Amino acid sequence: GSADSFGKQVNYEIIGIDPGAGIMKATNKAIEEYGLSDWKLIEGSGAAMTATLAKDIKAKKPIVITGWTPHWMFSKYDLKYLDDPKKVYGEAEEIHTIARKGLEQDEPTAYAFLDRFEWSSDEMGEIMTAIQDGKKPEEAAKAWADSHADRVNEWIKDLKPVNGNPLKLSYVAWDSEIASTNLLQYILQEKLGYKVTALQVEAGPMWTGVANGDVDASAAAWLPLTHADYLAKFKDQIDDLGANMTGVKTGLVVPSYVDVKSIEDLKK
Ligand code: PBE
Repeated sequence: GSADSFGKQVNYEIIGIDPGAGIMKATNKAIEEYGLSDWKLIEGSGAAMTATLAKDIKAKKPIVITGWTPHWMFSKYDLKYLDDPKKVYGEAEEIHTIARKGLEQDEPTAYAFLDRFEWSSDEMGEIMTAIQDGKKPEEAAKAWADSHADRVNEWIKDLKPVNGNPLKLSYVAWDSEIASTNLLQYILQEKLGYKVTALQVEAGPMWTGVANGDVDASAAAWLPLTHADYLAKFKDQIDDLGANMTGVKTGLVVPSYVDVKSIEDLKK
């Protein structure tokens, strides 16, 4: 009943995503640092997490998930981050583009474009929302590029298109990265002449692929905190092209109707 603690109401479960995601590592650390020994982090996927969120919100049930911004769920539902006074989820997080060593020499056009590519969370949100509303990711990316020709032209200005050179991108099926990777694929293919393969993999293989040169680039590296372990392992084997987006965030997220404010409150 409603007299039960929040933890009891949600069965002491935090609804997580794929085990390779940095947010899962951060959440295990939060469980430790905030002394939440009763709590379990449930593994799944981004899609399973949003499906559970949708179901529980419809039923007005309490729920706590691993969440991040940019994400369409914040425009679709009334949600809030739990305060994180210990800063387990970091502070000024960014999304970086990483490339394999040698891409700059081998494919200067793709490299220059990837190096310039930087956009805002609102811009990414437009593609994410279109996909969430039922558009195919590649169609949503095309529609965005076509209606933001000024932005696309800044990124590709004076670059010399190639003639069907193959290019491989890697990404994880997180909604934010589905949006960015489809946009990169569209521009590299339709504006710069590449034949692009976008490999959907787990976070570990996403980094490993770029580090061992099987993959040319990824626009899905969340730093400095979320993928810190991957960066520490591979930093000498990759080329970090810097942020493609700043001001991103991860944390524990609940519906606004839930009467919990801070991760510390989960202990009660
Ligand atoms: N995320 C979305 C990823 C990065 C992008 C926050 C779920 C993670 O590794 O946690």
